Amino acid sequence: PVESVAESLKFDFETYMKSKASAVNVALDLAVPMQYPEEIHNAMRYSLLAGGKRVRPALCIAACELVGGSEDLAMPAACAMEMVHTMSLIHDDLPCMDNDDLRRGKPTNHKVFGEDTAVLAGDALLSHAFEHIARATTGVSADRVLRVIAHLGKAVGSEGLVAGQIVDIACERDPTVGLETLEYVHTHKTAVLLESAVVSGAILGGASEEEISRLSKYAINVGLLFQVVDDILDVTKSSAELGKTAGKDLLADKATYPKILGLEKSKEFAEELKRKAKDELSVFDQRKAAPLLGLADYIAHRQN
Ligand code: GRG
Repeated sequence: PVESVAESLKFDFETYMKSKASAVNVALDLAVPMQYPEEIHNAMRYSLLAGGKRVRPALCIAACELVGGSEDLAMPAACAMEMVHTMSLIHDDLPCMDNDDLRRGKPTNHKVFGEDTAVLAGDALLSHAFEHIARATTGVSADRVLRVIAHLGKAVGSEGLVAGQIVDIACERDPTVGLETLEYVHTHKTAVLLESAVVSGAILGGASEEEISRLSKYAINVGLLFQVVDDILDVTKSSAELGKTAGKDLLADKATYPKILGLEKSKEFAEELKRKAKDELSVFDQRKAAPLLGLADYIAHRQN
C-alpha cells in the first residue's frame, strides 16, 4: 500500500506537469506569433516551441496557485520565464560559448538559422519576455507587476545568469575549482531563474513576505539540487554507457560535485538539498504544496 500511495502521488505530479506544459505551450504559441519579418519569428519559435519540460513556467504557476492565485494571473510571467530560459539556451549553444549542435533533440538554433539570426533570436526573446509581462499580465496591481519585472531583470543580468555564465567560462578546464566557485556557478546559471519563476508566481498570487522568502529558499535549493543530480548522472551514465560519452571528452577536466566530493558525498548532498527545499514548504497546506514538493522529488530522482 505504501508503494501504491507513492505511485498515485507520482501519477498526480506527472498529470499536473503535463497539463501545465500544454497550457503553457498554447500561451507561448500565442505570445510569439508568426509574422513579418518571418526569419526572426521563425527562429524564435523554433527554439521556444521545441518541447522543453516547461519546469520554470510550471514552478511559476504552482507558486501562484499555492498562495491563492490562479493560472491565468501567472501565465504571462510563466511564459516570460520560458522565453528567458530559451534565450539562455540559444546563446549557450553558440560557437563562441559551448558550441553545441543539438538541443532538445533537434539541431541548435544557429545550426538551422545561422549565428547572426540565432544571436538576434535570443535578444528578441529576452526583450519580449519583459514586454510580455508588462502588457499581458491582467488582474494584478501595477506594483506587483513592476516587482516581478525588476526581480527577473536581476536574475538575468550580471548578478544572475550572466554572472554564472562568465564565471563558468573562466573555470572551464580548471580542475582546481573549489566547491564555493562550483556552487556560485550553479546557483547563478540555474537556480536564480528557477527562483525568479517561483518568486514571481508568489508575488503575483499575493504571497506574504514570509511566504516569498521561504519559496525563494525552496527554489535556490531545488536549482542547486538540479545541478548536483546532473553531475551525479554524468558519472553514473558514463560508466553505464561505456564509449557513448565522446561528446563529453572536451569537458573532461571540468569540476563537478563527484570530482570534488566523491560520488557518495555528492548523493548525500543531493538528499540534504532536497530535504532543505521541502522543509521550506512545511508552513504551507501540504495538499496545496504537492506540486512543488513533487517537483523537488522529481528533480532529485530523475534518471536522465
Ligand atoms: C545573453 C543576457 C544573456 C544571458 C545568457 C548563456 C547564458 C547567459 C547563460 C547560460 C545559462 C544556462 C545554459 C544554464 C543551464 C540551464 C539548464 C539547467 C538547462 C537545462 O534545463 P532543463 O532541463 O531544459 O529545464 P529543458 O530543455 O527541459 O527546458
